[in-house]
Formats: sequence, structure tokens, C-alpha cells
Amino acid sequence: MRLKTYRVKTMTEAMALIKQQLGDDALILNTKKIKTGGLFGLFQQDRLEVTAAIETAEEVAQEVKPSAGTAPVAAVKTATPVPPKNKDDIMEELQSLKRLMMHELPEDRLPKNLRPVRDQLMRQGVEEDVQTELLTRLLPKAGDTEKFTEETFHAEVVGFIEERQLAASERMPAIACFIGPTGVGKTTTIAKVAAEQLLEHKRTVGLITADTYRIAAVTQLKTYGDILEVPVEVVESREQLASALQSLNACDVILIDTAGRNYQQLQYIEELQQLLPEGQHIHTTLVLSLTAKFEDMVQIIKNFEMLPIDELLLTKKDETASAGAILNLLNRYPIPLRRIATGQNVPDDLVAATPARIADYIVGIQRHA
Ligand SMILES: Nc1nc2c(ncn2[C@@H]2O[C@H](COP(=O)(O)OP(=O)(O)OP(=O)(O)O)[C@@H](O)[C@H]2O)c(=O)[nH]1
Ligand SMILES: [Mg+2]
Repeated sequence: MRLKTYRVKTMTEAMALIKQQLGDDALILNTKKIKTGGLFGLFQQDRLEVTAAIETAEEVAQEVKPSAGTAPVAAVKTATPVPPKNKDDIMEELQSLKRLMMHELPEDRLPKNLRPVRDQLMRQGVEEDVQTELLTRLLPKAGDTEKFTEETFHAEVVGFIEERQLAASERMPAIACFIGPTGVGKTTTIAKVAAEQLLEHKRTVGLITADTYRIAAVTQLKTYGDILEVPVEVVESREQLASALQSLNACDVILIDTAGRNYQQLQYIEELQQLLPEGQHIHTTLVLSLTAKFEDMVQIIKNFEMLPIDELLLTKKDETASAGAILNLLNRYPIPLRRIATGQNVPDDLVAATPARIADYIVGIQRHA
């Protein structure tokens, strides 16, 4: 049996989709009205959730196999064969099943212990797939009221992150370029990372800025360079970048600052490609602010398909109470996340993105400072 859930505005829309994707033999298992979008009932929209199923080719084969004494094959129902499932189909089916399972639990049947958990996940802006996954995993543990504590929730979030978080190498890459939208904290973060490398790891650091877009940007990085007593080079082209990298060759770590750009527009990604050396891969860190809308973050990452991102760095955690985007990003993209910026103070407000700390944010406790 292959299952698929559709969220649509009208039944006609659902029927067309089901017919197109599952064929004429699909059965409708369940139809119900749901509200989508919007937390706490605000800005919600009415939708239909339709779950349809189709028998797989093997099941059909079983059904049509004639046994002794039955009618001739010609009288048996024939069905359009369904192609064998691939991994994506199986994953989608699993998600549909989980969704069905969670939505089939009406409000008062979701175990009492899990209701505050679901509310907390919603408050944090954790997207529905991730909520469902976590609640499904917690479901078997929720029955035992004695043993189900905040720690159970925390541990599950830690496990969820550990399965997804790709460990970025411990050691800072020799050359790293910081890119991202305007004002997210790229320059400030570079100063924090430079100080961390100098003071904690005793490495020599060189800074380069390619942000000549604003005069103040060069001054900003030079000021940090003066305080930290590290060299700063200013570049305007790929050629100048190559010679700056050459002249800072003796440094253990070179950090490159770039101008903040609206990377929802592909032209800026192309501009960035023009700056970076050809034939030499430079570790790119995409800096995003946690105060941004999650959907905008998704659009930016999508645009970076043409220029691979090696690492994500999230800033301004101190300016928002919701950390759901961290889980959502880890769930959606196999991009390492190593650090989170938590304020304006250089160099202090930069922390390691450990599963325990992220789980603290999600659960709403502060234990792993
Ligand atoms: N609250 C808070 N503010 C931050 C954080 N990181 C940076 N800022 C502030 O954000 C503002 C912009 O920081 P910049 O480092 O100049 O940002 P940028 O990405 O280099 O900006 P552009 O180069 O103009 O694109 C400054 O006021 C920083 O102090 C953070 O983690 N939390
Ligand atoms: Mg800057």
C-alpha cells in the first residue's frame, strides 16, 4: 500500500492531484478539514487534508494470482501497475504516515505530557515536520508520567540534532570567507573569530575585506585589525584578492569579509563568484541572523546552490526568543553549523553550536551555558 497526504483548498484539486500522481485506482482513506499556518490561531487558513492510497504492483500481482477453482483470469480486476518505490517515495510515505498519526490524535488524545511540548515547539517556530518527528519519538515515552520530564524532551532534541549535525572540522580552515545578507553581523563575527583564533588557539591571523561598497566598512575591519594587532588588506577584485592572500601567506588563518548583499537576488551570488579565486576552493561561511524569517533563509540557501556553502553561522540569538530555525535548518540541509553569535560583544558573544545548547534554546531552559 502506498500512502500519500495532500493539503489542498478544494476536493476537486485533491482529486486531480490524486488521479495524476496515484492513478485511477487510488482509494481515499481519510478527508478532514484542517487549519494551516499561523500560530495560536492567527492568520490560519482552512484546508482539506486528504490521504489517499494505492496498492503496489506486488499487491496487485497477489490479488490477480488465480487459485484452483476460481474464475478465469480475464474476470479478475486489472490495475495499472505502480512503479517500484524509490527511497524518496518511501521517505515521503513515512512522513505521510507520521502526519496522519499525529493529526489523527485529536487535541485531547495527545498525551497530556506532550501538549506543553507541542506548544513549546510551536512557540519556538519549529516547523511541522520537525514537530511531528519529535512528538512521534516522544510518544512511547509519554505514558509514564513519573519518568517523563523536561529532561526527556531535552534528550530527544539532542538526539535529533546529533543525527543531523555534521561535525565541521574542529580546526579553523586556513582561509575562510564570510558571506551573507546586509547587517547580519559578518564583520563583527570575523572580529570575534579572529580574537578566538589569536587568544585561544595562538594562531596568527590575517584579515581581508572585499567590502569597499561602504567606506565605513573598511574602517570597521581596520579598527578591529588595529585592536587585535593583525594585518588587514583591502581588495576590490579577484586579482587583488589573490595578491592579498599571497602577502598574508605566512598567517595560520585568513578571514575574508564581504559586503552584505541581498542574496535573494542571484546577481549578487554571481558577483561573489567573480570575486572568489578560480580553481582554488575557499571555505565559505554563510552568516544568517536568527531574527530573519525562516522562509527567507530558505530562499537564500536555495540561491546558493550554484556556490556551495561549507558552513552556516547564525547570529543575533540574543535578539530572539525563538530558536526553531536552528532545528529546521539542521533538518533540511546537510551543512555544518559550528557557531552561534549571541550578542554585540567582541570577542565574548560567540558560542559553540553544541546539541545540548541548541536543545536548551528549544526546550527553554539554560543549563549548558
Ligand atoms: N544583538 C546582536 N547584535 C549583533 C550580533 N552580531 C552583530 N551584531 C550587531 O549587528 C550590527 C551589524 O553588524 P556588522 O558586523 O556590521 O554586520 P555586517 O553583516 O558586517 O553588515 P554589512 O557589512 O553592512 O552587511 C552591529 O550593530 C553589530 O554590533 C549578535 O549576535 N547579536
Ligand atoms: Mg560588514
